[in-house]
Amino acid sequence: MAKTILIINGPNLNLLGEREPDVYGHKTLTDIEAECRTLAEEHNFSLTSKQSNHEGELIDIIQEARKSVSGIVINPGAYSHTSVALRDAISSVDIPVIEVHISNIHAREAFRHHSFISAVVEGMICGCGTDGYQYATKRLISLIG
Ligand code: CA2
Repeated sequence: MAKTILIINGPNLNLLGEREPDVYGHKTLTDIEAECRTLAEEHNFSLTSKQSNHEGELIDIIQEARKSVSGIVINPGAYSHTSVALRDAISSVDIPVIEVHISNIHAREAFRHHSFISAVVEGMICGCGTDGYQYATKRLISLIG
């Protein structure tokens, strides 16, 4: 059976492609998922995608993923800068996790410069626009392929 990669998106990322295209680009989550799925399937992986605006639900998704997926790409959105609970959930899974930020969080407001998540992930990509999701998917394929 094909190994599965899971893409998780946090709060407000359901609005991608609808607002603030200057910061977050023109692609929707559906577009991003389709691009990453094509890449994954070319390497005989399957790919699923989930989005939630709720911290506890994101934690449930991560805990559930432990049993069924081989790697996670996550954009935790603003919870990156606030959530110790999300960090604890990520550090409790023993599959590789790659953090993605569409924008360069270090070139933005000071409160975005620190991510609680970055210290507990395999790698972090930021400031590459929505292409970052494909780079992260590619990295997971190398790590778990
Ligand atoms: O750059 C990123 O990917 C962020 O994770 C996006 C978060 C932000 O809080 C982080 O600091 C950096 C915000 C996501 C909001 O997404 C929107 C998308 C379209 C329109 C409005 C918001």
